[in-house]
Amino acid sequence: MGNKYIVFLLFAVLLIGSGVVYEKFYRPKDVGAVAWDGVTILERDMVSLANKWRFEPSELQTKRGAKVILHIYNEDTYDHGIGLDNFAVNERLFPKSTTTVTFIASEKGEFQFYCSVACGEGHYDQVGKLIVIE
Ligand SMILES: [Cu+2]
Repeated sequence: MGNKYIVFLLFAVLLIGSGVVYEKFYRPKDVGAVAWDGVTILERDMVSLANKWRFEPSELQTKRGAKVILHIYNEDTYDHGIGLDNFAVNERLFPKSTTTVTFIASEKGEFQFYCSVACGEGHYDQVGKLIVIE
């Protein structure tokens, strides 16, 4: 066995070992697995209304573990975005087109989604709410 294989082996052991240590001692216990429950799907068409700086619908509700699929049409002639920090969502919504956003609602609670692209006077008002129940 050559020297480089021993180095590779040591590296592999170190890598796996640090993963185990992280999982056992550092990963917060209340962080749920980011996994689909295999059953629940929330699929919705959504619109960013022309010159209104508003998402329609602006409130969504689903169960924890649901796969959420949003088809968002931007009616404006300029870009918007959708950001939802807790579920690592941040997509640009191009004008006059539909953008599909998919994520797993892995946490219970109420979460704000918002326009994530500076788009004009109503930018900071363009928010909505995702409610995730148990
Ligand atoms: Cu905006």
